[in-house]
Amino acid sequence: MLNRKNAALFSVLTVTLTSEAWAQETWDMALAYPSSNYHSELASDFASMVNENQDEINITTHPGGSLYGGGQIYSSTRRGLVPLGERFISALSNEDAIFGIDAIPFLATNFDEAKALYEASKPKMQEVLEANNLKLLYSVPWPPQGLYVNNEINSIEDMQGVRFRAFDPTTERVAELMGATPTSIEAADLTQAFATGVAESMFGSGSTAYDSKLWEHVDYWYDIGAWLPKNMVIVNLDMWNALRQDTRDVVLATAADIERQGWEKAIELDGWYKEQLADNGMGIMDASDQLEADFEAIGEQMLQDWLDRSGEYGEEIISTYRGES
Ligand code: PCA
Repeated sequence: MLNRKNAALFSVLTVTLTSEAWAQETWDMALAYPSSNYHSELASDFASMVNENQDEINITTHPGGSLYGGGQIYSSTRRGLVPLGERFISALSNEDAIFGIDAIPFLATNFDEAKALYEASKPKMQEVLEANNLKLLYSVPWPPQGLYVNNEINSIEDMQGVRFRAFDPTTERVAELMGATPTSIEAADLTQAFATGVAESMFGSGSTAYDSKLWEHVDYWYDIGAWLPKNMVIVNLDMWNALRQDTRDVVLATAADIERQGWEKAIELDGWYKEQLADNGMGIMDASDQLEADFEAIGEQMLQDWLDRSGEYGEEIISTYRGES
């Protein structure tokens, strides 16, 4: 039986539990890249800032594919198995053509162009995400993509039969067009793939190569600035809609702040990554005229493929991007 003193204590405990443990919901955030990568660091800053400024949710980040691997993050967030996730956008281009826009070779080759392409494509991307029960919170680019290879190359003919790590349908297609043999491998499995010879070449920025010490397996990086793909942070829309308005305001303001910081960070790190690759013995190479021309031809073909697939909205986005509308 509860006497009066115990009853009072019991109610104090209940109130404490209600306000601290029950009211605040833990929100997991699934990340595919290592905790030391700037994308994961930004996500961790995002979580801390959101946690500090409201009391409805408490975000916990799970980097390196520790909660869901890169390949599961989009569907898990869509289904509400996890409220928040970060996914490499162009890996989703088989879901919808819009997700392939920032991985068309040579369409946007520097940060300013990548930003303009992002702005031009964002409304359609938001629309497609909402139709999939998701909301876009922020998106941050990878530095420009180059080609990692073990031998010097003069034209794409030198890529014939090379075992090639693909990370999205675009890199798979480029590999096919080069005559290389693509294998789909997430960043978390990269070191293993190169160590065992499953892969011997890939596209990528200096970032992922730095994270996985690629210089231990690959000798050259052709700095061709082919495209700047992005990650996006998404939230399950039902869970988002169930939040209080003041909480949503905090999350949106934080997301905008992190997105701005993320673009600055990627720009700042671009040169730094290249230095790290060079300091660790990787040859940073310029493409020959032939190689450049070969890639431009691949880029044109892939833009045409994308326009055929996306139809009218694709034409509109490209002309907005090019400042023609
Ligand atoms: N790194 C990511 C995608 C683009 C990049 O530079 C990766 O290798 O998975």
